[in-house]
This record gives sequence, C-alpha cells and structure tokens, in this order.
Amino acid sequence: MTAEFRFKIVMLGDGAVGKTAMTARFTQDSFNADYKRTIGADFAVKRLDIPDINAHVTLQCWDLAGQPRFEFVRQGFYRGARGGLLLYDVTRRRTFLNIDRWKEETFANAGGKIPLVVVANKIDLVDSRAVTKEDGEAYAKENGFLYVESSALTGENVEEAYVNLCRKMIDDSKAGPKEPAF
Ligand code: G3D
Ligand code: MG
Repeated sequence: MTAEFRFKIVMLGDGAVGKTAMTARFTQDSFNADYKRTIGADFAVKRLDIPDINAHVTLQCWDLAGQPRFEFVRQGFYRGARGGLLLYDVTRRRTFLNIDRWKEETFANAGGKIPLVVVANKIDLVDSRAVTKEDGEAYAKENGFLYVESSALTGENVEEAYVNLCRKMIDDSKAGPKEPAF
C-alpha cells in the first residue's frame, strides 16, 4: 500500500548560497528562469515518489527572498516546518561558518529539533572551492545530519537532497504523531 505524506520544509542559509536556484531546479527543473521575481518569501509545491518505501510525498518548500529581518516574517516562515535544507556555498567559507546559526534559529522557531540535511552547493565551481568535503561531512556528522554535495546549476544531487530529507522526515513521523504541517 502507498502511504501519503505532506511536509512543509524550509530552505536555510545565507544570501546567494543558492536557496532559490535549488528550489527552482527541484520544483520546475529550471535554472535562471523567472523564479527570482515570483518566489519571494513564498512556497512552491512538489510531489515526489519514493518507490522503495512506497511513499508519495507532497512537499511545500519555503524559500525566503532575503534575510528575514522581522520577527513576524521569521515566525511564519518556520511555523509548521518539519525539515529543512541547510545550504552553504562551497566557494565562500563564511557561508559554511554561518550554517550553525541557521540551525539554531530553525530549532528555536520550528518548535524543536527537526531533521536537516547539510547541502554543500555550487560544486560545479571546482576551481574556486573553499570548503572541503571533509569539513562539510564533519559538521554534518557532529550534528547527526545527512550531507549532500550539489549543484543547482547542473542539477547534480538536487533531487537526492530532498529525497534524503523526506526519508528522515518519514522515519520521524513514524516515531510519533505530530501536528499536521499544513
Ligand atoms: P539565494 O536564494 O540563497 O539567495 P540564489 O541564492 O538561488 O539567488 O543564487 C545566488 C546566485 O548563485 C545566483 O547567481 C545563482 O545563479 C547562483 N547559483 C546558485 N546555485 C548555483 C550553483 O549550483 N552553481 C553556480 N555556479 N551558481 C549557482 P546570480 O549571478 O544570478 O546572482
Ligand atoms: Mg533567494
């Protein structure tokens, strides 16, 4: 029997790490389309099948247009989120150092520890890479998060990041009943 799941997830990380590009790649399979004008502090919906566990998942992916400056924007963004992708840009070390703050903010506003996947984005920019795979993996391991290296530009590992997060959220939802996400 096929199980149906619905989850709200949030895209986390500093400005310009690729949150909007990754959301667009995943939900529309596009890059550099008109998404920048339309997404804003908005969400996109995507259905996903995970055949080996017979799961159909509807994901509501929230993406912030810029830094969330106001408390009320932040609360609405995080409320009901059941998981998130924690992105950094492998060419800018500062964005990697900041993911821990995004984690803290998420846990503080989403009502506790929700599953996160660490996403090292822009791996197509091989020559300007400034954060190693080992650094990223070590951070993820320390925190009990999965780690994925991706490129929203080429599409490499984009779906994998979301599927990995879904598996974790499904495991969590089996552990006990929670409020519906949306
Ligand atoms: P944000 O939503 O996290 O702020 P964006 O980031 O998705 O707007 O992306 C910021 C810039 O990085 C954009 O460039 C975008 O095209 C680029 N980008 C996003 N993901 C990748 C990637 O995987 N590889 C490469 N090479 N670039 C990426 P512009 O120039 O439009 O600002
Ligand atoms: Mg954006």
